[in-house]
Amino acid sequence: MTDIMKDIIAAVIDGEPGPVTTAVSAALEAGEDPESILNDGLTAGMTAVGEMLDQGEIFIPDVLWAAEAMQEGLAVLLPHLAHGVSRSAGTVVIGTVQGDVHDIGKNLVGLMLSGAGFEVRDLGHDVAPEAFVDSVAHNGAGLLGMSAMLTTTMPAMTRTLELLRARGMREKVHVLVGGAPVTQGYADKIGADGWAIDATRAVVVAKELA
Ligand code: B12
Repeated sequence: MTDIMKDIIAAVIDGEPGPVTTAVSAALEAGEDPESILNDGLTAGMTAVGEMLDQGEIFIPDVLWAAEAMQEGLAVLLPHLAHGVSRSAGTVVIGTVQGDVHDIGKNLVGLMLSGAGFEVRDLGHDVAPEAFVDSVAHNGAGLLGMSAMLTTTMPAMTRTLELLRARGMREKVHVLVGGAPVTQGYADKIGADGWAIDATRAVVVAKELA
């Protein structure tokens, strides 16, 4: 790993927005690949933060600072990830499921989809099944993306799929699911159309489904 990626990781862990944006800018200037800055820098930093939380080395407020710092870095990176794309891939409704406030990964997926030309309607976090389904109907969305980061909130995906069926809308929209505890096996089990492990692959799967 290059020193520049180490700087980004360290800055995310420190949770100060300034150093993260400086480190991301420096990486771009040094010609690092934007996707590598995302995966090997910013996301790796957030993964390290998660591990430190697990070990009891840091606490929830530290995680929130790190999350904010990461989002600042993302803002600098986004124009480079989204470069030169035409906007015609269709409409996606995206959100984090009911009872779940984790939105960093979901935001990343939304940003990447937007960069890939999708019209993204981001409903935020703690989104009730009714709100997902209403938004799909209202926007005529061809794709619904749901994120869950807690094992306890994953069943909200099933409830949303059931509501789509109950309203006769299941055949009209492709459903893409993701989030750290969500697997391809789980996606298959609940009858989703697609799953992706990260934001880069979410774009690939979304394009296949669109
Ligand atoms: C940041 C964080 C928080 C922040 C969230 C801030 C925010 N604005 O999001 C705060 C501090 C608020 C928080 C709170 C809690 N958290 Co928390 N949190 C994390 C942490 C450290 C990082 C998550 C993250 O942002 N990762 C970085 C992003 C980029 O990765 P990602 O989210 O996985 O997203 C990628 C993929 O999953 C995928 N993806 C994500 N969504 C989607 C959607 C689609 C459609 C697709 C295709 C792909 C996709 O692409 C993304 C980008 O590459 C994780 C630990 C970890 N290592 O995951 C714990 C973690 C998720 N939290 C956990 C817990 C337990 C909690 C709390 C219950 C703690 C508590 N006791 O209060 C609360 C829950 C509150 C609630 N009701 O939701 C547990 C969950 C355990 C479990 N399996 O159920 C974890 C795993 C920590 C742990 N090891 O215990 N948390």
